[in-house]
Amino acid sequence: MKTLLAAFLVVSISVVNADIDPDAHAPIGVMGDHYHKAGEMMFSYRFMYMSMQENLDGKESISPEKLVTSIPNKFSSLPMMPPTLRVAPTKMSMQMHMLGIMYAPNNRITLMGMVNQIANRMDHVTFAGSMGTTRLANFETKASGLGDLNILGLFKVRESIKSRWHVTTGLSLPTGSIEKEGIILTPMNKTPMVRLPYPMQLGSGTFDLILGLTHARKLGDWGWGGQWKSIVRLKDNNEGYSLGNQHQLTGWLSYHLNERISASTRLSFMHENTIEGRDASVTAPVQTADPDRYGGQRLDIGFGINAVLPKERLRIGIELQAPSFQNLNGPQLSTDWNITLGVQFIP
Ligand SMILES: [Cu+2]
Repeated sequence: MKTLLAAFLVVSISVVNADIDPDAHAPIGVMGDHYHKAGEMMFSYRFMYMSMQENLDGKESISPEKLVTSIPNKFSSLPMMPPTLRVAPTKMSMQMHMLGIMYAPNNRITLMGMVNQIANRMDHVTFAGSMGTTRLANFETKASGLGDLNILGLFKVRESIKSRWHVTTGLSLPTGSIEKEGIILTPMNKTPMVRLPYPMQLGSGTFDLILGLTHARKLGDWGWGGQWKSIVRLKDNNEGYSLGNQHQLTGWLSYHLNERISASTRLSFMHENTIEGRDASVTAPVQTADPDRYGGQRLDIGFGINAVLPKERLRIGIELQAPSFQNLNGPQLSTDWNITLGVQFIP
């Protein structure tokens, strides 16, 4: 990571051009933060990695042992089901490759399309039998493939030399699978292939409405801005559920280190609702199979660097975020940190 950052700084500092503005874009982790001039097109690639570990119930940490002896199993009334949870997730990672294209047919509207390739991985520990704290073994599940496709319109509301406002509206199309399967380890030491729980799936399965409002300002070497973004699920998916709606509010502050590079800091607040309905194929004595153990609130703090290469054709950004507060509808794995690296290119 350090070498990557150093290499990136060297590349960025070695080119000189006065007529550029690294602050013209928000930190790279913010999507749809800017619009384009009529006829302009932009391609982008982002890589995002998120690490999760440690279960939280509300704001409190909960150990796997406590989790499998104290948290009721939603499916306890079904045959062969234990009264409490018996499998505890211990770690999860999510890796995303995101490809984006932006095109402005005129000065008022910028169209944007974005598609992801996702790879999810979750580690678990299974406890033996229907009670007690004897660890049976660990197991891992994986799911990867195409995520949901986003089609957005960014509408300029107001623009001056120092400030701009735009509204975002669009749809997320259910191109990501919600039927991924994997082999699990049960408390009875069996290894069936089952439908994986909700956080391992690659899409929402629903058409989702995306709404947002973005504002950005400049003053000398400083830039700042904010964005509100909501994702609203329009109805239940084919499996009989819908993921929780998401509402996100973020604000950033950036400072020019030189004419090509700016450093930024960002606060991001996210509220997500629980899952409504449920997938009848997802039943297991694990928290991730329970639609009520989803969502909550999280406040992230981020640090980033944006750099512009000659003629403003190429931009590079990196941003690291970590939560300073989490209150989860738990028990749920908590976010540890995430990183976004991105390249944006205007041909
Ligand atoms: Cu763009």
